[in-house]
Amino acid sequence: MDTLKKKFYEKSSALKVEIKSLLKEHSELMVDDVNLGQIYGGARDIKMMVWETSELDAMEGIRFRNMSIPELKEKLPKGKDGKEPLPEALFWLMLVGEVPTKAEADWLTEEWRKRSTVPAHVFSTLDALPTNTHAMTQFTIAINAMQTESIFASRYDEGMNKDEYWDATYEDTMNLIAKLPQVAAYIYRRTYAAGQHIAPSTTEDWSGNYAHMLGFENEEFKALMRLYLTIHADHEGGNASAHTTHLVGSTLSDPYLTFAAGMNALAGPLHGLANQEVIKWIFDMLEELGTTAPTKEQIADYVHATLAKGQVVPGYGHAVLRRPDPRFMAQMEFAKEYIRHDDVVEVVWKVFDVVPGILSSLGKVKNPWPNVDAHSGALLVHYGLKEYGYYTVLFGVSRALGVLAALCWSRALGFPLERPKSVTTEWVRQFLAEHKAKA
Ligand code: CMX
Repeated sequence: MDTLKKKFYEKSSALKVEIKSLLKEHSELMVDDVNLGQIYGGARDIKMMVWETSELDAMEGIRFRNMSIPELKEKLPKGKDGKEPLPEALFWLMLVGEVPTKAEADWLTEEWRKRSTVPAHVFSTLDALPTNTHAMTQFTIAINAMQTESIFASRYDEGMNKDEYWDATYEDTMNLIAKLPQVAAYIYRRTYAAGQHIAPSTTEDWSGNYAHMLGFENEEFKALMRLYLTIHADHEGGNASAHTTHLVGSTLSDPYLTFAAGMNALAGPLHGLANQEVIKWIFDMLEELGTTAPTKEQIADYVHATLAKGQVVPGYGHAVLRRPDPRFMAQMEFAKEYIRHDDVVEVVWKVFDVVPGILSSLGKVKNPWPNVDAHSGALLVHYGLKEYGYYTVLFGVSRALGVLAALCWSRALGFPLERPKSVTTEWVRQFLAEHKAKA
């Protein structure tokens, strides 16, 4: 058994015992009351699942195993740029709650390289699709096509003991994450580079190799990829891609089918697809205004026009956050450090100056601040990755790290099938009538 797997087994076995005894004594303890607004309003704030890998604070933003993004940047082993953390190291941290040494992170790079071969039928499945198929559709189809490799599915079929679910899930997780960059790069090259594919590198780390296969050799872009694939990895369990992964995973659907389901959720414009919508919105605005350097007044007018059409301003707002997203700020810092001047980046910053005031003035938007998606496109455009229809795939490759690490935990702790209760509006009417009668 490899060191990471052994550590994970020891930690998850110990936590399983602790949770069992904790529930034996306290399972009736009330944590929260749920109100009607939450029942109709997308279950906001209801505590209803356990997610070990990260936690989101409305004011401070995401903490991975209690580490903020600046702390990750300081403490995780870095890639060859010497500044940005290795996503491999973040995966290790999320899986076992310990910062890995550089040697451990490098071991993971090599381990994923060894597991990275993608079966030929996945490429032929993709090749059967029209090249104008949305990149996220291609991505989820490719992940489903890879399901033929699922160790969990084949061991379950042979009658696997439930105490071994974690083991098969770990193996699928490692294999799936290892293969994702090549699958994702294949989608990019077939869609936007006339199908001229690039063989994997044998020396790059996970992010560097992904950049290489996309066709980008610029070292700054590889550094950006390390940051990008780190900060998008996890956002606690309630967001739509994580929660979908958790829900589908709870049926013991194997990790491939489970992750593909999560990616279908990420493909929604209120969630991960917002990263393409932001840059599309900016490009449309620049075209309509006929300038690459709009004034703040022009941007404000365009924002008002967007709202007047009954549309959201993409990249702004959040279901949990109530401050500028630290993932937005980390990308802004990257831009300040690496990019001297860029028109689109400048527009993103001007939008940041203008939009919060306008959204606040509507009186209904709970969080007028930018989220992660408001900045990412401008950085990608700067380095030449301009095809915004692809952006959510990058988000998805990163999100695999968090949701699959969390799936390992769900299987190791033996979490049951998720099955919350729904009610009808008739039930609500009745409930209100009884409530009034009692008052
Ligand atoms: N532009 C315009 N209106 C917005 C808005 C925005 N950016 N954000 C929220 N609102 C509106 C809502 O549409 C809602 O309006 P109605 O009452 O008319 O339906 C009202 O403000 C209240 O919404 P909220 O409670 O503040 O926000 P929610 O928790 O319901 O939704 C989110 C959160 C992210 C879906 C929403 O802010 C939004 O649509 N933002 C734009 C899309 C986006 O950037 N999504 C990416 C989120 C991050 C990610 O998952 O990747």
